[in-house]
Amino acid sequence: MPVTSMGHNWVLSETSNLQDIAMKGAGAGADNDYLPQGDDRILAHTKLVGGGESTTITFSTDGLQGKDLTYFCSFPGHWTVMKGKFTIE
Ligand SMILES: [Cu+2]
Repeated sequence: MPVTSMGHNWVLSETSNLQDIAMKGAGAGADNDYLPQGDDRILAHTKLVGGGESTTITFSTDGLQGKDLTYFCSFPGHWTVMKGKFTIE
């Protein structure tokens, strides 16, 4: 599906912040990649991509080791199932 009807992104946050970021992100709209702007609880994120598209991300993991981290998609509703535990070893 095109990004305008169903996009996906990859967002990293502490697990305790996931739900609030996702809820605020839904209100931020597609123009903001469904992410609350200027929210420093978002540790890393890609842009939204649609079917057949791809993206990459590079970020520092300094200071993240040992934290309870979850990656998720912030497209509205996806965060409930489209997520996983992120561990730095
Ligand atoms: Cu998604």
